[in-house]
Amino acid sequence: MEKLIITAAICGAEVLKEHNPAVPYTVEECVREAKSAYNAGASLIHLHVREDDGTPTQSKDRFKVIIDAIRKECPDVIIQPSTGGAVGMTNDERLQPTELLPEMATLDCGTLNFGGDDIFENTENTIKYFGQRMIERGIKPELEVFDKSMIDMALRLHRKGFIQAPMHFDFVMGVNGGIGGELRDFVFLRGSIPSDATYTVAGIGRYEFPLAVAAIIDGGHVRVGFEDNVYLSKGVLARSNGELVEKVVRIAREFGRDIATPAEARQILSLKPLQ
Ligand code: KMH
Ligand code: ZN
Repeated sequence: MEKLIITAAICGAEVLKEHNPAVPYTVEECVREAKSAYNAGASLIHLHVREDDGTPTQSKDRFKVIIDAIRKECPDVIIQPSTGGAVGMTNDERLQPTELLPEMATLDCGTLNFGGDDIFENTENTIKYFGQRMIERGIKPELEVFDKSMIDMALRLHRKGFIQAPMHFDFVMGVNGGIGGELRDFVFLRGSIPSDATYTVAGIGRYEFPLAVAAIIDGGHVRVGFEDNVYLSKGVLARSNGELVEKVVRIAREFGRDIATPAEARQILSLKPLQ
């Protein structure tokens, strides 16, 4: 079986220090959290950035400062900026970090309810626009799918030339408004992607570790981190993103699944080797 790529979604745009005091906002806090995840075995950092007060931003300058600072401590890690940003941001605002030409970035494949009155909007034209930009800039998209219909959308836009193969999906499961996080939901998504595609599972809240187990057994990849879940186990807050990654590493070892280094993750994801 392929080695396991562990992604750490260290920060997100919605989770706050009120949920877990270790949620990073400042440059130093982002570096601390990325380093803890990298040292524990994460080969990929999914990155949102905040102002020092916690306000989400897609500022290219803020991304650059934080990416450069993470790079110093985690020289070979894959850094994948979010183009989802936070609910309500404009498309061009969201696309700013792609100007830094990262190896990867997220590409959200549909619109969904995002709690209360919030709608995370990704129209078909938005997805085409983001897909086209990423092709032009040589960025591999991680296709964020919150429901089965979003896989269908990604496959259709692939046929129309807006997304290139081999595709890499992230099944984000258990968001209120998206698909649930039960095993039957996972089996449905997993069976709906092409055979040459790779996938990661990001289970939200209590779904994080059960779905990690499913992906580990199935040969898929795993995302954990404060963006998705702040608990190490029921009622116990994780002290760092690294603790969440360590738990995945322990589970993977129990099932005989080796952990991918960043170089191995690049190979699995068909990214260029680091120069
Ligand atoms: N913060 C959500 C609205 C992504 O990173 O591409 C969008 C999100 C997805 O987190
Ligand atoms: Zn995200």
